[in-house]
Amino acid sequence: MERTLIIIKPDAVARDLIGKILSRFEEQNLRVVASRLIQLTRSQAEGFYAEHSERPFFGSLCDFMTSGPCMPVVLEGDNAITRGREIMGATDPAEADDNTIRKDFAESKERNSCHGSDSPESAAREIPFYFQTCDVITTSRA
Ligand code: IDP
Ligand code: MG
Repeated sequence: MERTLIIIKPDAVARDLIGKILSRFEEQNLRVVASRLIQLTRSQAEGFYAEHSERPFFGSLCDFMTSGPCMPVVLEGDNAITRGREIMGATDPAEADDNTIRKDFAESKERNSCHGSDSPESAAREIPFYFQTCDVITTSRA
């Protein structure tokens, strides 16, 4: 079992796509073990995306990520990080495979509906960015 941090981004929350996006993961046996709906502050967005602080799109990305509520979610399942990225598709929806979240829902390369951890190291940093240990379900579902 592995855990990954997903964020349903503000463009998708604004279009009421939370259920449709979570279904894509649930259908592939990635289960929700934590979630919350929050509107990021500027400093939270800048901290979360700090690795991109020198990129030309950083300011615009932080504007977008603070523009409305988003939904961080912890998903659990076999190979959750890699499989989560596959279900999301490529960063740019124009390059994403058919039947991926970004192909089907993203508005642009920036407003691309979903974030997903890209490595075990990223997941280990990103999950506690949004969730305390006690917020994440550890009991198995019947
Ligand atoms: P990822 O989300 O697929 O891992 P990253 O390269 O980590 O992609 O970029 C983080 C986020 O920054 C992307 O999901 C997207 O919202 C935004 N982004 C990345 N590259 C560009 C770009 O070239 N133009 C505008 N926004 C971008
Ligand atoms: Mg990334």
